Amino acid sequence: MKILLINPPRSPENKILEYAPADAKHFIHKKLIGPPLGLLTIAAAVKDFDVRVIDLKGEYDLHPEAPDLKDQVIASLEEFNPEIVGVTFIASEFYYGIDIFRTVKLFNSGILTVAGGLHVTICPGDFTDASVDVLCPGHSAGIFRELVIAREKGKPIETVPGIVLNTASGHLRTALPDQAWDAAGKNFIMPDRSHLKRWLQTYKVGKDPSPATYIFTSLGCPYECSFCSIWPQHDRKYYVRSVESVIDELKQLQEYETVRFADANTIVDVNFIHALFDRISEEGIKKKYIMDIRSDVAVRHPDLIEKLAGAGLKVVICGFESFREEELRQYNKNTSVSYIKESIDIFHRNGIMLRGNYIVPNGYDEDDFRALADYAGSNRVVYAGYTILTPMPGTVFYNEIKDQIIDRDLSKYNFFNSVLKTKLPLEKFYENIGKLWKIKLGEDII
Ligand code: B12
Repeated sequence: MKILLINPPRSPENKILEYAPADAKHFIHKKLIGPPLGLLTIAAAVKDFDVRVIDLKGEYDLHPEAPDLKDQVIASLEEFNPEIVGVTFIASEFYYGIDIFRTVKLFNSGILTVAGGLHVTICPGDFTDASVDVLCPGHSAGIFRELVIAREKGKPIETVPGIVLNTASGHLRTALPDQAWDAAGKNFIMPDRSHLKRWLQTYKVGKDPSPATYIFTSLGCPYECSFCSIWPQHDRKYYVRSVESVIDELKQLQEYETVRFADANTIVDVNFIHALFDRISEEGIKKKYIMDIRSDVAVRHPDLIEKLAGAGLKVVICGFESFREEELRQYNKNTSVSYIKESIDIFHRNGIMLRGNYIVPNGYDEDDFRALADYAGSNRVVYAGYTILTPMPGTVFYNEIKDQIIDRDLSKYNFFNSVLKTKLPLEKFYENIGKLWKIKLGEDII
């Protein structure tokens, strides 16, 4: 059984970049780089079959002039001749994923097309295009494996628990799986990074010459920020891997000097992180680490930040979100503005390069922009990000505001485009955000 797994290209929609002044464009990240951990996990789950992964983000980074999506997909279909094609979905890459499936079906309607990933999990209703055969919501590595086995044995796919069939008469849910799948615990599957060799040189962070990889220590998030898709994806549940399983994975990452933790927040269970980093130093694992850490957590645990910095923590991404208590409350961020300044001191004191991210709501006028610029200007960080409050489908914020959405083009749902009516004329809104990106320390970009 030949299985082709495709990571779709990234959405090119980026109005902040388009409208930013020339001297700000340099700092606005045009792409995020990293391995598709989800697809690599799926690939590992069926490694005893003939499985291939294509990272089209990496492919277009390597060869920006590469043939368009349709031709790329046809070329791989002709070469590999798969019987199953799987694609991973987030909101902004939805149309690309569907285009891939349409191309697959035109090439050979007998190929089984399988959609998985975050957008499938929280918005299954979007997947009604006739090119989609099966939806695998959730952490579905085990389910996907059952599907492949059923297909190979010629058994009807309706017999596979935990999937959704996209039929002409609507979605058909199969039986519930016997047991819940514990993707961070007993059912953890090590992502198979061997599939990424071709694109390794594209997974680089900043000026670092060696490639970086992602690793997760947890899935889900115990916080419930209204704009975030992670906790709805995991149904409010939070799962942590065992220390030894993370150590085991880190030991296999010889090719990578930089490891970016892909957790929503890496420090949730303080004891876990202490134990993990004790074992990292016992094992003599030397890497540069990048993590997402909340400002309130840093302020409550400065000793832990110091320890992590000593063990290789180089970059921290911190969602400041807002300089106003009222906005933090609206976002259900469960923190206070007062932590921002103190956390910056703690990170800087420990030589950590900080990316502080602010969210800009559509209601901002010139005064609001000035106030944010003043605040960010007196609390500078090495990398600063200013993105747009976006109602990601499936989030609490989406449900609160869905009647006010004026642009439903999913390719714009990547935090760099406004899909709500803005108070300022749209161009002014984007120009103002673009200008903000200059407010940072130094010239580094990430
Ligand atoms: C790693 C990561 C990336 C990587 C890799 C993603 C990729 N596919 O290439 C990179 C760096 C490329 C990336 C980029 C972006 N990302 Co990102 N990313 C993440 C992150 C940190 C972790 C995801 C992860 O690896 N989870 C662990 C794996 C194991 O879980 P999983 O992916 O869900 O996969 C499991 C299941 O979903 C399922 N599954 C997944 N795919 C498939 C496919 C099939 C066929 C099957 C059967 C099953 C299946 O099985 C998997 C194994 O259990 C999340 C935040 C988070 N903490 O979750 C954001 C997140 C997914 N990213 C997000 C966004 C918005 C982006 C960007 C658009 C950001 C931007 N503004 O530029 C960009 C897109 C590209 C770009 N512009 O460059 C959002 C998505 C929101 C949404 N509703 O769409 C998230 C949730 C962050 C957030 N808080 O909002 N990202």
